[in-house]
Amino acid sequence: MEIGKTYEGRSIYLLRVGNKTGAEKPAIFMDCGMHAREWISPAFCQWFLKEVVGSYNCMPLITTLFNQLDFLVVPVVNVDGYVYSWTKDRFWRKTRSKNSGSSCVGTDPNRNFDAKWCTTGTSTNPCSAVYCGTHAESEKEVKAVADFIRNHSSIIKAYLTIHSYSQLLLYPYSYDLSLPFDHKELDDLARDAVKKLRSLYDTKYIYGPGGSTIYLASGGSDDWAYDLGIKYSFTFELRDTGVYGFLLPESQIKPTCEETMLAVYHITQYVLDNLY
Ligand code: 0X9
Ligand code: ZN
Ligand code: ZN
Repeated sequence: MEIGKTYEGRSIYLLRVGNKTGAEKPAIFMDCGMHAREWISPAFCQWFLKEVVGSYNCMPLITTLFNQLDFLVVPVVNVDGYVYSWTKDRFWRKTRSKNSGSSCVGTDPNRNFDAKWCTTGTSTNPCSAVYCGTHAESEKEVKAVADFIRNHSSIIKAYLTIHSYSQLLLYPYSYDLSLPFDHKELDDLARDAVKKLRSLYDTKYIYGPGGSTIYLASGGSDDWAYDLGIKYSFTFELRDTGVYGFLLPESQIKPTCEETMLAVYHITQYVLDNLY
Protein backbone atom coordinates (compact mmCIF):
# COMPACT_ATOMS: atom_id res chain seq x y z
CA MET A 1 0.00 0.00 0.00
CA GLU A 2 0.94 3.64 -0.30
CA ILE A 3 1.37 5.34 3.08
CA GLY A 4 1.89 8.79 1.62
CA LYS A 5 3.69 10.83 -0.98
CA THR A 6 7.07 12.49 -0.90
CA TYR A 7 7.71 16.21 -1.31
CA GLU A 8 8.28 15.66 -5.03
CA GLY A 9 5.12 13.57 -5.31
CA ARG A 10 6.50 10.04 -5.37
CA SER A 11 4.70 7.19 -3.63
CA ILE A 12 6.01 5.92 -0.31
CA TYR A 13 5.20 2.23 -0.20
CA LEU A 14 4.68 -0.13 2.68
CA LEU A 15 4.61 -3.86 2.11
CA ARG A 16 2.83 -6.10 4.56
CA VAL A 17 4.02 -9.70 4.57
CA GLY A 18 2.51 -12.42 6.69
CA ASN A 19 -0.23 -15.01 6.60
CA LYS A 20 -3.69 -13.48 6.25
CA THR A 21 -5.62 -14.67 9.29
CA GLY A 22 -8.44 -12.15 9.32
CA ALA A 23 -7.62 -10.28 12.48
CA GLU A 24 -4.62 -7.96 12.62
CA LYS A 25 -1.65 -9.82 14.12
CA PRO A 26 1.27 -8.41 16.09
CA ALA A 27 3.70 -6.79 13.69
CA ILE A 28 7.33 -5.82 13.23
CA PHE A 29 7.79 -2.50 11.46
CA MET A 30 10.99 -1.93 9.51
CA ASP A 31 12.05 1.00 7.38
CA CYS A 32 14.98 1.53 5.03
CA GLY A 33 16.32 4.39 2.99
CA MET A 34 15.68 7.21 5.41
CA HIS A 35 19.05 8.69 4.50
CA ALA A 36 19.56 8.89 0.75
CA ARG A 37 23.22 7.93 0.40
CA GLU A 38 23.03 4.85 2.62
CA TRP A 39 22.42 2.55 -0.32
CA ILE A 40 22.94 -0.72 1.51
CA SER A 41 19.81 0.09 3.52
CA PRO A 42 17.17 -0.13 0.73
CA ALA A 43 19.15 -3.09 -0.58
CA PHE A 44 18.63 -4.82 2.75
CA CYS A 45 14.86 -4.21 2.85
CA GLN A 46 14.61 -5.60 -0.67
CA TRP A 47 16.71 -8.60 0.30
CA PHE A 48 14.64 -9.14 3.42
CA LEU A 49 11.36 -9.14 1.47
CA LYS A 50 12.66 -11.47 -1.22
CA GLU A 51 14.05 -13.81 1.42
CA VAL A 52 10.98 -14.02 3.66
CA VAL A 53 8.51 -14.31 0.80
CA GLY A 54 10.67 -16.91 -0.98
CA SER A 55 11.29 -18.99 2.13
CA TYR A 56 7.66 -19.30 3.07
CA ASN A 57 6.58 -22.99 3.07
CA CYS A 58 10.13 -24.29 2.66
CA MET A 59 11.62 -22.79 5.81
CA PRO A 60 9.56 -23.92 8.81
CA LEU A 61 10.82 -21.00 10.90
CA ILE A 62 9.45 -18.48 8.40
CA THR A 63 6.15 -20.33 8.10
CA THR A 64 5.73 -20.21 11.87
CA LEU A 65 6.71 -16.54 11.94
CA PHE A 66 4.24 -15.66 9.21
CA ASN A 67 1.39 -17.40 10.98
CA GLN A 68 2.00 -15.40 14.11
CA LEU A 69 3.00 -11.96 12.93
CA ASP A 70 3.20 -9.53 10.05
CA PHE A 71 6.20 -7.63 8.78
CA LEU A 72 5.45 -4.07 7.78
CA VAL A 73 8.27 -2.90 5.56
CA VAL A 74 8.91 0.51 4.00
CA PRO A 75 11.74 -0.25 1.53
CA VAL A 76 12.55 3.42 0.87
CA VAL A 77 11.30 6.25 3.09
CA ASN A 78 13.19 9.14 1.53
CA VAL A 79 12.46 8.32 -2.11
CA ASP A 80 13.27 11.81 -3.45
CA GLY A 81 16.64 11.86 -1.71
CA TYR A 82 17.39 8.33 -2.86
CA VAL A 83 16.68 9.20 -6.50
CA TYR A 84 18.77 12.37 -6.12
CA SER A 85 21.69 10.31 -4.79
CA TRP A 86 21.52 8.15 -7.94
CA THR A 87 21.19 11.03 -10.37
CA LYS A 88 22.84 14.19 -8.99
CA ASP A 89 24.80 13.81 -5.77
CA ARG A 90 25.91 10.39 -4.52
CA PHE A 91 26.41 11.75 -0.99
CA TRP A 92 23.02 13.38 -0.53
CA ARG A 93 21.49 12.57 2.87
CA LYS A 94 18.36 14.65 3.47
CA THR A 95 14.94 14.98 1.92
CA ARG A 96 14.52 17.29 -1.11
CA SER A 97 12.06 19.82 0.31
CA LYS A 98 12.59 23.52 -0.31
CA ASN A 99 13.45 25.75 2.62
CA SER A 100 11.95 29.22 2.59
CA GLY A 101 14.51 31.99 2.79
CA SER A 102 17.38 29.66 1.90
CA SER A 103 18.78 28.23 -1.30
CA CYS A 104 19.75 25.08 0.59
CA VAL A 105 17.50 22.08 0.14
CA GLY A 106 16.28 19.36 2.45
CA THR A 107 15.73 18.34 6.05
CA ASP A 108 17.31 15.42 7.87
CA PRO A 109 14.38 13.01 8.33
CA ASN A 110 16.10 11.43 11.31
CA ARG A 111 16.13 14.78 13.10
CA ASN A 112 12.53 15.52 12.21
CA PHE A 113 10.61 13.10 14.44
CA ASP A 114 8.81 14.35 17.50
CA ALA A 115 11.32 13.17 20.09
CA LYS A 116 12.79 16.15 21.96
CA TRP A 117 12.78 17.66 18.49
CA CYS A 118 15.67 19.98 17.58
CA THR A 119 17.34 20.01 20.98
CA THR A 120 20.71 18.29 20.46
CA GLY A 121 22.98 16.90 17.74
CA THR A 122 21.08 18.76 15.08
CA SER A 123 20.96 22.17 13.42
CA THR A 124 18.51 24.96 12.71
CA ASN A 125 20.51 25.90 9.61
CA PRO A 126 18.81 24.61 6.42
CA CYS A 127 22.24 24.21 4.85
CA SER A 128 23.28 21.67 7.48
CA ALA A 129 23.16 17.94 6.72
CA VAL A 130 21.39 17.49 10.05
CA TYR A 131 18.85 20.31 9.67
CA CYS A 132 15.86 19.53 11.91
CA GLY A 133 13.21 21.26 9.77
CA THR A 134 10.71 23.95 10.70
CA HIS A 135 8.81 21.74 13.14
CA ALA A 136 8.53 18.07 14.06
CA GLU A 137 7.11 16.03 11.16
CA SER A 138 7.47 18.95 8.75
CA GLU A 139 8.68 16.41 6.19
CA LYS A 140 5.94 14.55 4.35
CA GLU A 141 8.03 11.39 4.44
CA VAL A 142 8.38 11.57 8.23
CA LYS A 143 4.71 12.40 8.67
CA ALA A 144 3.73 9.41 6.51
CA VAL A 145 5.82 6.97 8.55
CA ALA A 146 4.80 8.50 11.89
CA ASP A 147 1.10 8.52 10.97
CA PHE A 148 1.18 4.89 9.92
CA ILE A 149 2.98 3.81 13.09
CA ARG A 150 0.63 5.87 15.31
CA ASN A 151 -2.40 4.33 13.60
CA HIS A 152 -1.02 0.83 14.20
CA SER A 153 0.74 1.38 17.52
CA SER A 154 -1.28 -1.31 19.28
CA ILE A 155 -0.08 -4.04 16.91
CA ILE A 156 3.51 -2.86 16.26
CA LYS A 157 5.77 -4.66 18.74
CA ALA A 158 9.13 -3.78 17.27
CA TYR A 159 10.52 -0.87 15.27
CA LEU A 160 13.65 -1.44 13.20
CA THR A 161 15.25 1.33 11.16
CA ILE A 162 18.10 0.47 8.83
CA HIS A 163 20.98 2.88 8.22
CA SER A 164 24.67 2.73 7.37
CA TYR A 165 27.50 2.80 8.10
CA SER A 166 29.48 1.93 11.29
CA GLN A 167 28.34 -1.59 12.27
CA LEU A 168 26.26 -0.62 15.26
CA LEU A 169 23.06 -1.78 16.83
CA LEU A 170 21.56 1.10 18.78
CA TYR A 171 18.61 1.39 21.09
CA PRO A 172 17.19 4.50 22.85
CA TYR A 173 17.98 7.02 23.86
CA SER A 174 19.89 9.29 21.55
CA TYR A 175 18.10 12.50 22.53
CA ASP A 176 19.82 12.49 25.92
CA LEU A 177 22.00 10.22 28.01
CA SER A 178 19.16 8.78 30.07
CA LEU A 179 18.52 5.08 29.72
CA PRO A 180 15.14 3.70 28.73
CA PHE A 181 13.06 1.80 31.26
CA ASP A 182 13.74 -1.44 29.35
CA HIS A 183 17.45 -0.80 29.08
CA LYS A 184 18.57 -4.16 30.47
CA GLU A 185 16.29 -6.18 28.23
CA LEU A 186 17.20 -4.15 25.14
CA ASP A 187 20.89 -4.47 25.93
CA ASP A 188 20.65 -8.26 26.29
CA LEU A 189 18.63 -8.54 23.10
CA ALA A 190 21.09 -6.34 21.18
CA ARG A 191 24.02 -8.39 22.49
CA ASP A 192 22.44 -11.64 21.32
CA ALA A 193 21.41 -10.15 17.96
CA VAL A 194 24.94 -8.93 17.15
CA LYS A 195 26.32 -12.29 18.28
CA LYS A 196 24.08 -14.01 15.73
CA LEU A 197 25.10 -11.51 13.07
CA ARG A 198 28.78 -12.09 13.78
CA SER A 199 28.42 -15.87 13.59
CA LEU A 200 28.25 -15.81 9.79
CA TYR A 201 31.28 -13.78 8.63
CA ASP A 202 32.78 -12.57 11.90
CA THR A 203 31.53 -9.02 11.30
CA LYS A 204 31.89 -7.13 14.58
CA TYR A 205 29.13 -4.86 15.76
CA ILE A 206 29.05 -2.57 18.76
CA TYR A 207 25.73 -2.18 20.53
CA GLY A 208 24.32 0.16 23.15
CA PRO A 209 22.19 3.22 23.74
CA GLY A 210 22.60 5.71 20.88
CA GLY A 211 23.59 8.69 23.01
CA SER A 212 26.67 7.07 24.52
CA THR A 213 27.47 4.68 21.65
CA ILE A 214 27.64 7.18 18.78
CA TYR A 215 26.40 10.65 19.65
CA LEU A 216 23.54 12.64 21.07
CA ALA A 217 20.99 13.50 18.40
CA SER A 218 17.34 14.30 18.98
CA GLY A 219 14.37 13.91 16.66
CA GLY A 220 15.27 10.34 15.71
CA SER A 221 12.70 7.73 14.76
CA ASP A 222 13.96 5.10 17.21
CA ASP A 223 13.51 7.35 20.26
CA TRP A 224 10.14 8.51 18.96
CA ALA A 225 8.87 4.95 18.42
CA TYR A 226 10.09 3.87 21.84
CA ASP A 227 8.36 6.77 23.59
CA LEU A 228 5.20 5.91 21.67
CA GLY A 229 5.28 2.56 23.46
CA ILE A 230 7.10 0.31 21.01
CA LYS A 231 9.51 -1.39 23.36
CA TYR A 232 11.80 -3.14 20.89
CA SER A 233 13.13 -0.14 19.02
CA PHE A 234 16.48 -0.39 17.24
CA THR A 235 18.63 1.45 14.73
CA PHE A 236 20.95 -0.71 12.64
CA GLU A 237 24.04 0.86 11.16
CA LEU A 238 25.16 -1.70 8.59
CA ARG A 239 28.62 -2.22 7.02
CA ASP A 240 31.26 -1.10 6.88
CA THR A 241 33.33 0.81 9.46
CA GLY A 242 34.61 3.40 7.00
CA VAL A 243 36.93 1.70 4.49
CA TYR A 244 34.31 2.22 1.77
CA GLY A 245 31.66 3.89 3.91
CA PHE A 246 28.57 4.77 1.88
CA LEU A 247 30.31 3.43 -1.26
CA LEU A 248 30.09 -0.14 -0.05
CA PRO A 249 31.14 -2.34 -2.99
CA GLU A 250 28.64 -4.55 -4.72
CA SER A 251 30.51 -7.65 -3.56
CA GLN A 252 29.53 -6.85 0.02
CA ILE A 253 25.79 -6.51 -0.56
CA LYS A 254 25.04 -10.22 -0.28
CA PRO A 255 27.14 -10.97 2.82
CA THR A 256 25.91 -7.80 4.54
CA CYS A 257 22.28 -8.70 3.90
CA GLU A 258 22.75 -12.34 4.91
CA GLU A 259 24.37 -11.54 8.23
CA THR A 260 21.83 -8.80 8.97
CA MET A 261 19.00 -11.27 8.34
CA LEU A 262 20.27 -13.34 11.28
CA ALA A 263 20.03 -10.37 13.63
CA VAL A 264 16.56 -9.44 12.39
CA TYR A 265 15.36 -13.03 12.71
CA HIS A 266 16.73 -13.19 16.22
CA ILE A 267 14.91 -10.02 17.25
CA THR A 268 11.74 -11.28 15.56
CA GLN A 269 11.84 -14.60 17.39
CA TYR A 270 12.51 -12.82 20.67
CA VAL A 271 9.58 -10.47 20.14
CA LEU A 272 7.28 -13.42 19.45
CA ASP A 273 8.44 -15.14 22.63
CA ASN A 274 7.95 -11.96 24.63
CA LEU A 275 4.75 -10.41 23.35
CA TYR A 276 3.40 -7.55 25.42
O1 0X9 B 1 22.57 10.19 12.88
C1 0X9 B 1 21.70 9.38 12.50
O2 0X9 B 1 20.59 9.71 12.13
C2 0X9 B 1 22.05 7.89 12.49
N1 0X9 B 1 23.37 7.68 11.95
S1 0X9 B 1 23.63 7.96 10.35
O3 0X9 B 1 25.06 7.89 10.11
N2 0X9 B 1 22.96 6.77 9.52
O4 0X9 B 1 23.04 9.19 9.99
C3 0X9 B 1 22.00 7.35 13.89
C4 0X9 B 1 20.65 7.43 14.53
C5 0X9 B 1 20.65 7.03 15.98
N3 0X9 B 1 19.40 7.36 16.62
C6 0X9 B 1 19.04 8.63 16.92
N4 0X9 B 1 19.86 9.65 16.78
N5 0X9 B 1 17.83 8.81 17.44
ZN1 ZN C 1 -4.08 -1.79 9.37
ZN1 ZN D 1 21.37 7.12 8.33
